[in-house]
Amino acid sequence: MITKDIVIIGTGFAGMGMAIKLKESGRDDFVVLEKAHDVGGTWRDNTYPGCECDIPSHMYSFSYELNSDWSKSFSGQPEIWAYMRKVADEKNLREKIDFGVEVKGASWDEDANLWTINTNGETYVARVLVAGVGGLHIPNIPEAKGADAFDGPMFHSAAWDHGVDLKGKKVVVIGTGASAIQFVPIIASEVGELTVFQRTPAWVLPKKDKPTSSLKKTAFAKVPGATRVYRNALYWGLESRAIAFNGHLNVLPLAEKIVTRYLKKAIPDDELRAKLTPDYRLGCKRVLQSNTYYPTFLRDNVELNTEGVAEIVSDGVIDKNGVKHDADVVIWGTGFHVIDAFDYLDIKGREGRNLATQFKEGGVETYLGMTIHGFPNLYFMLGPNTALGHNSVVFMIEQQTKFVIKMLDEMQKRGAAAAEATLAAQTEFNDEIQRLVSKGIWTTGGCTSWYLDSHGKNRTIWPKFTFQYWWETRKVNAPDFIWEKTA
Ligand code: NA7
Repeated sequence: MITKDIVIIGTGFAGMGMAIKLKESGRDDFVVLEKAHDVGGTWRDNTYPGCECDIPSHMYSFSYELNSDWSKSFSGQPEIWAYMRKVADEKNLREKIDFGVEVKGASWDEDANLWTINTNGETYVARVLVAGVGGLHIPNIPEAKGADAFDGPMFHSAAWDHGVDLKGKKVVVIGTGASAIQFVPIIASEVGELTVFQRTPAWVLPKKDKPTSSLKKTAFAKVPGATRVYRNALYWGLESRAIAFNGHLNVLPLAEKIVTRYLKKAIPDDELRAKLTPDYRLGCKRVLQSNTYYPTFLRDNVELNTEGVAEIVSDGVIDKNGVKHDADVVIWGTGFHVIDAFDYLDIKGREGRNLATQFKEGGVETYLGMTIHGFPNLYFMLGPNTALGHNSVVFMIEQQTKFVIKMLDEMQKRGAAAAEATLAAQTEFNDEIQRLVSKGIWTTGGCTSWYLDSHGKNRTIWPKFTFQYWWETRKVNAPDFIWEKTA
């Protein structure tokens, strides 16, 4: 059994950011548990061809670890992962990480005011548990009739099998979300035949991506404050997108017109264009960006299928019209378990209450998207209703890591062994969130998405400006917590 004051789960931006802030605050009695053998989270795991961020890199990075050297506006996975590894090295984080340790579950000991954390190896005991597990890390592979019978390689975009040579092969891709629109254009030019199964067309904007000029790079490196000023400009530009998504729906027709015009220019064929045209409002699902996705469907070796998968057989995929599409390889671009991600972590709070069950029965309700009544001293990074469609989630993570430090300071000041959000504060927070999300485009836009739970409630997105989150987390509102005194 290993005893620490604080245990952090995961080494993505959230886990790393938390570790950095703990160190800065002078706290050293903590460990970070990481199931893999390197840092990076989703940016370590997603290595599919063309994997890159859809938020500009100067904003999708730590505000306290600016990088003047980003090679282009939206950096690719290798560059983002390299940045994270560099930060881990510079901040000496690796010595605080236990690699190869996968957390299976955690339970709160009410008498001792401690978390017991079960892993694939050692058991850890800690006063405070911070889960930086992220929302998009459990691959969703839908059940498909006959999938076991398929003879060739079959893999998910988040577990890309680089040992499979796609050159000249017949490939079927299922799913057309944020990942697929990045790898489909790349593999299309190397495979023999490509069939893309689309369930719902996405709104795809042109991507304003370009290499960083050497002049800009020099300015970022040499002119004091230049990188910061650029980042701030990006922040406010991205932030303005919240105006449309968060309820001012009258701004959307203009954006929809731009995309429709872009689609018309890219796909002159009426029938093909109709298949690629969404029948819901822009912003309802995550808005995608690509300059190469639509033109891919003009290639002779690429077919867009909108019939849906009926069955997978040993050498192909049969669609719902009974047409067989030969396949040597099947790739799932079908996203992640998001709303039900908590089912995969067995967390038990007061009176043995299971978190996933509480969320299922009472709704996914938290206080500030971070902490939950009945689960003292537990903090989620990027928890429910703190993900974003319009700006960088690293900004949200930074507010959350700072808030946890403030909570630890407050506990120290009060001599408290445990802090737990009151039910009243949690209810008030959620009522306000639900009042706002119900007006937002994600709920009213006429689509289903991973933002929504099975009751159509948005449990994922922060429905305000991100600076409002900064404001709401800038200090601890003590009456919102039950402070348990040390015995
Ligand atoms: P996404 O964006 O959630 O996309 C998943 C895609 O898979 C999407 O086109 C789905 O269609 C499709 N899908 C999911 N389940 C099925 C089934 N059962 N049958 C057919 N098609 C299905 O995941 P990504 O990995 O592309 O990106 C995830 C996030 O990573 C992204 O938003 C960024 O924030 C980073 P649907 O639209 O649901 O009809």
